Amino acid sequence: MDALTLDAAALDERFRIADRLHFAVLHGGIVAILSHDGARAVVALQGGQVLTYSTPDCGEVLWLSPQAKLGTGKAVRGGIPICWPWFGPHPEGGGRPAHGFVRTQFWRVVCATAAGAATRLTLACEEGVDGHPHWPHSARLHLEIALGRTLSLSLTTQNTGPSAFELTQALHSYFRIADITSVEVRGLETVRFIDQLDPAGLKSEPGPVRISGEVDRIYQSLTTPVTIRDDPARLIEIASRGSASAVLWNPWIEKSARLGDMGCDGYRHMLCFETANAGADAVTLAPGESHTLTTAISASVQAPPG
Ligand code: TA6
Repeated sequence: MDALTLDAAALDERFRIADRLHFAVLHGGIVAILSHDGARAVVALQGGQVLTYSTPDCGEVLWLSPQAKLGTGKAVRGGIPICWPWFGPHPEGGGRPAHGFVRTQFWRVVCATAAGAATRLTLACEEGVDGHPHWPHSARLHLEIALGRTLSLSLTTQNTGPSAFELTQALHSYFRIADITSVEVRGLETVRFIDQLDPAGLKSEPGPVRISGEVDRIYQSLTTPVTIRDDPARLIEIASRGSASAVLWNPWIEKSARLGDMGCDGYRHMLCFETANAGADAVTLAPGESHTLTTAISASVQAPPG
């Protein structure tokens, strides 16, 4: 057996929960597979990244690149990448990777439970967080993933160093949709946003958001749930805690082609809505302080009218 298979078997030996949690090798890396009442989530230990999440009613809820491959040193596009300890390009540049550096780090399994209404897996990113060349601070970074009637992710940062630091971050969820031109996003009406494509001051829209081109927005002062309404009658609701900002992104045609890992027409079948601490919603942690960013995703099928 190769090393990956042996490592997955050792994790299975230690943390497996019959019918609820097991470990395997998938996409060239070790993954945890969580199950609960017909729902299923696959989590890569690389990056602590949820790759897929499916439910019996709605099928696959998340979009994943057809070229998804772990262990290449590059972040996998799709699922729910973790952007930490900065969101977007680093303000000082200097060759620092966009969206921080934990997406390609190995996350350790801390514990797993399957009591009551959810299967829970806690991971810790300890490889190279303290004193990282691009980040002169110390922190403990834990992710709890809970699969029940919803899928929730809670990312907790504790400042374990002697000085305060500012944190921007995102749970960068890629949602699978039937067709981008028939999607409607509700809950963002009149919420002000930074338009990354035209960052001249804050903008807002009065009605539901529909997508007809590249969109890249950081919504500010958002503290209520948002619903993605997809055809036919598929609803994805995203609620957050520890966050007052969110990102809406679709690369559309040209950027999708430039990215190179969106597959053919991938932009048509995905929409990112990211629970974040971004823009003016940055978090400052004093020594010893902690902050938790939570996103809770629920997918349902709307009953036909009448
Ligand atoms: O969240 C939106 C965004 O910042 C876009 O500007 C685009 O860069 C996207 O993230 C994907 O970033 P990535 O580094 O995963 O290619």
